[in-house]
Amino acid sequence: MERIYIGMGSNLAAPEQQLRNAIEALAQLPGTTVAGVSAFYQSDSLLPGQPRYTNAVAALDSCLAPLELLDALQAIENDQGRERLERWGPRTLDLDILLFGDRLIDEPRLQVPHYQMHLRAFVLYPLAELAPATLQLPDGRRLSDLLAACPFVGLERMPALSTQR
Ligand code: ROI
Repeated sequence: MERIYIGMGSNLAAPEQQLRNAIEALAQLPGTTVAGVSAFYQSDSLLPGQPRYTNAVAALDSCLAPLELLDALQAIENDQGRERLERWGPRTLDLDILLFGDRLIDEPRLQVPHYQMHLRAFVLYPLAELAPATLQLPDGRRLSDLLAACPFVGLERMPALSTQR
């Protein structure tokens, strides 16, 4: 059993409902429990000309292997109507493995920790709701230091109501 953090994002087709549906689907995965879900946050897209995103982070405890989990996440994305038309394009649902226990994974299909998580306020602030500030990435970087270097700018934390099922 390992603690895994999943970054979730949507900017199409009722983003909050997309995230709620994704949480339900994560809870159905074999050998997996959802240990926590952050508040939902809204922010502008990092790329101009796209709708605003809603993002959140979920903590999982799972016995799945990393590539098994990746397959399962991609199946959930596809079930929720994800169309892969362009890289970085708007999407109904994006599920990223941010951290997987204290593993460093560098495979063609999967790099963990997620290579840009340290730059993204919409990942770090929801993650900080679930993980201790003393959390260390496998390379020794501390969550508290990543937060200190990534200002809470352009993020709008949504009322807790939006996370209720
Ligand atoms: N911008 C925000 N705010 N949230 C995202 O999840 C997100 N995902 C992306 C790009 C297009 C880079 N911008 C984003 O893939």
